[in-house]
Amino acid sequence: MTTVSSGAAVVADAIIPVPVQVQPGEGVLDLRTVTVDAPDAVTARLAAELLTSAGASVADGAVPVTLTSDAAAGPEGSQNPERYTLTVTADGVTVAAPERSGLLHGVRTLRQLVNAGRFGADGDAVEGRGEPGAPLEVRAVVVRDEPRFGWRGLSFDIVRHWFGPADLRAVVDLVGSYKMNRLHLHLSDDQGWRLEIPSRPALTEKSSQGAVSGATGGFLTADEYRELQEYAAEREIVIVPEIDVPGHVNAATHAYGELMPSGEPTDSYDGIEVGFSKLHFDLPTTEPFLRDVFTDVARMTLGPWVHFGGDEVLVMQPEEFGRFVVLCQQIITGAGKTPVAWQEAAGSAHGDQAAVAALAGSEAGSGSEAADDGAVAHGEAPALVEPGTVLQYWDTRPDPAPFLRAAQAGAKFVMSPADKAYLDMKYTPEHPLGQQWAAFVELHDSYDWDPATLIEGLPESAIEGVSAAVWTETLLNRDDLFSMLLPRLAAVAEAAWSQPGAKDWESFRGRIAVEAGAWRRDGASYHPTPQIDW
Ligand code: TNX
Repeated sequence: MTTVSSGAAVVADAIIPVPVQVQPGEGVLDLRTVTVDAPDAVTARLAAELLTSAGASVADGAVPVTLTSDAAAGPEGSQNPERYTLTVTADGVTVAAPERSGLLHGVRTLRQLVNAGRFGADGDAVEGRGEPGAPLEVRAVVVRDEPRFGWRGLSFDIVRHWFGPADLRAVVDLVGSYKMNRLHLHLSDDQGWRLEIPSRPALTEKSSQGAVSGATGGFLTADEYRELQEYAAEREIVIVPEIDVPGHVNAATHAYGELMPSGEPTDSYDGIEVGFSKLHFDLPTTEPFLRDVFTDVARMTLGPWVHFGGDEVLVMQPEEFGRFVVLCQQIITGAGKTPVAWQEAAGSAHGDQAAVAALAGSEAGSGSEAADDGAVAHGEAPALVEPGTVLQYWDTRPDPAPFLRAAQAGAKFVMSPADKAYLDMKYTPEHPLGQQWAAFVELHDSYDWDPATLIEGLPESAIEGVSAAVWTETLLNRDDLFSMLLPRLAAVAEAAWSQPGAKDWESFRGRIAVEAGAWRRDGASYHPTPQIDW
């Protein structure tokens, strides 16, 4: 237990991800009881919830925490839509931002300052502080801040093991606490189907109960899916749904035998192999299935993106794969959404042109007279992806040429390099949970990387952002999940938010130890890696 005379931490010791600018002021403010004022009632309620979760209570006529709409907020000259300025003086707090997202970010920063005051520099409760009635002190400061990238998220597999609405809300809260703004849900795979599709009821009737090793499945009803999106939207987090095709489809072919050449449903599957299942482009039942599913998903989705997977189809020729990529983009854009796919949708050097030509009439077909032998430098051949399609980069092994070609065609990239951002990788060889095919990923590995230098030659303007990913083959429950996310999610969040020059491992080590005080208070599981002096 630390016994320092004041619990009010120096702000630079508390904020994750590290902000753009911190200017210490004079004096200390006690936030035991606050009065929250905000442009609208929902924002006021959320701000109050964030502060009460850090130990404050809300009362009329107490210390003012005022959230105001202000176009001049943020770092000097910034036009970033998520920018904010947090000002703490001895008399009260102001959060100024042009948009609601910035107001919430400012409150999240304030919450970390309050936590730091309670938990002290080593994350242990500061004596007397945090007890009912004890001071909750924050030093005067001005923080001006904005994110480096617009897409900061987590990709979460709720198929291999099922995580229901309560777990999903806890994950929304967690990603929000590190100012992340996307939660990508992997909703279908070989083992199960996790979202009600009104036009195709058998998907959940027949395939929702499966999971790895006979574990209990489940699914989100259309109402639960809407409620989850609303819960996330209140926190300025967009849910990005993924229906994975044309591989990872055994749950679909189990529910609808018509998707198989034999007409027979496949057996259910509860193993953890990948790459063996596929749709068949030339079956007359295939395109109607894709149209039904993606049209329903697009209609049910509040956010602008729909992810169609496209990863690891190890049993399909590139030409057939390319046709699926082109078709899925057509359906999703036709339904008014922006397509997202795993990096494989960038295509390979071979087979793409035939696929594009075969779907003549699509914009992607222009230029399809180019050679189809694969011997085409990037930039000359037509790309499979349409302008605006978002590609999620995960496998760092392949030749980057198709990615550069996709970027030239207008694709955007979200970076999820498996050896850094895959939080289902074991921390060390001895770690009891997780996989190890990509790497052992310790906290420092998740921290020390720059999204802009992963793919040589890719312009930073093509990078939409960063997503951590957590696959759940070995993760059975919320404790397993959180012990893989924490502390590494905070490291990935800093790679997504903070400028490379502002990042510092030694500083992060100190900040994460403070942050752990809040995890312990909240009962959140985390891995006490020896890289940190907890
Ligand atoms: C690869 S990464 C997959 C997933 C697995 C994961 C396990 C990617 C797009 N596909 O199907 O769950 O590895 O780490």
